[in-house]
Amino acid sequence: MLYHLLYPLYKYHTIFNVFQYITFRTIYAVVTALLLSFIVGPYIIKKLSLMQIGQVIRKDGPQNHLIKQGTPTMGGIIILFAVIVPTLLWANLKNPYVWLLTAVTLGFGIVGFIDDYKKMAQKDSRGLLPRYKFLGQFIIALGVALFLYFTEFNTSVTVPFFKNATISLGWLYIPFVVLVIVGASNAVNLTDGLDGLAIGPITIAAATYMLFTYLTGNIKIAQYLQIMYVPKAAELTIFAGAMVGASLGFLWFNSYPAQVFMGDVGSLSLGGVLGTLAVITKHEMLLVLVGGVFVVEALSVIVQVGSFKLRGKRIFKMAPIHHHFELNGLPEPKIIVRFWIISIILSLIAISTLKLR
Ligand code: 57M
Repeated sequence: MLYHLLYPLYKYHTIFNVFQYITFRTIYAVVTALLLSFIVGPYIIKKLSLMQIGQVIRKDGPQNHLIKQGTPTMGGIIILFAVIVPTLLWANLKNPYVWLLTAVTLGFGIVGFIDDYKKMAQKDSRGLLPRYKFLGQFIIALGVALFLYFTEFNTSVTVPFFKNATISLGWLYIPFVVLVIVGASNAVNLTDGLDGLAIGPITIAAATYMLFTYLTGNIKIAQYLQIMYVPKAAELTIFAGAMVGASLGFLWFNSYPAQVFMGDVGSLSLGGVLGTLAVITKHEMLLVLVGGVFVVEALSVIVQVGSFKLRGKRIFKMAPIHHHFELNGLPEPKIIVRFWIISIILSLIAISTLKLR
């Protein structure tokens, strides 16, 4: 909105020229998102507490979690608000990807909200039946895939570390996109089990994709780096910037000891958005590295369940893997900060692939 209102004023004063620059608008999207989280955060947390939208803690988990009983959940509402409002303020609203990402944020947010609401209303930690949750995620991801496919989006997938190596998927691109988006959404959801454990790596991943959106959307830089150029993708830098600001803002409240949990409204949505950003920037495979922490968490569950079904034995004391470390006696803040450190290293390696090819 600000872009549309203020940029045309450059005819009257050159200062308004600054609104055309994506870098300028991204910085202010970050700042706006951060400030909005600080402004609405305490109000929403208070409302959630008053409405008794508190977490129901499972009794069979690590016992140190029982003191978290009653911590308000659904704090993801703060994140969604702080992502969408700055995006609408600072982005070019004629860009179709801006609306696609906004729809993905809201779509996954609604699925997560229904899940959280059911948990709260029934005072049960199970919430929405997994098959309905999956159906919701599937429909939204399919919508993204079909939109891209029928708007003649490039259906080749780039392979990290290899110059000019692309795999042309044709119609198989549709299930591929669904897999990336639904997989990312669920992996982030599984990770969200300790204070700040998910939002830290999300902030780092969003910052990494903020860089990728800028580079892939700029024809000169894309040619120079020999990465795939995606027309109109650069405007998503503003969206990714808003996500960085909103995530940092949420971390303010979710850092140990958490005043609020994001709930599925936050985790499903942020994961889905990350998957969509990876798809649009043509850095889909690199998400495995950028979101390495989420991948390891999801794999730990797959391996644990597989081993228990096949051999009747567990590999970890408890999956996802953060519970294993907790049960081994590592203090919660230590696990969280170590996961952040790993996330930073993985993102740096992912960024290095721009040159390592
Ligand atoms: C998300 N939700 C947290 C909070 C958050 C298949 C199986 C591995 C599924 C998995 C599962 O249910 N995952 C879904 C995990 C929950 O957090 C809420 O959920 C939202 C995210 N969806 O925003 O609202 C609890 O996590 C803790 N928490 C924090 N700080 C935060 O900032 O401390 C969350 C956010 C909160 C709070 O305690 O209540 C969760 O863990 O439930 N299931 C599991 O993770 C369970 N694992 C398990 O059963 N493992 C088995 C098999 C199936 C692999 C095994 O190893 O044998 C464990 N989860 C819990 N207790 N809570 C088991 C014991």
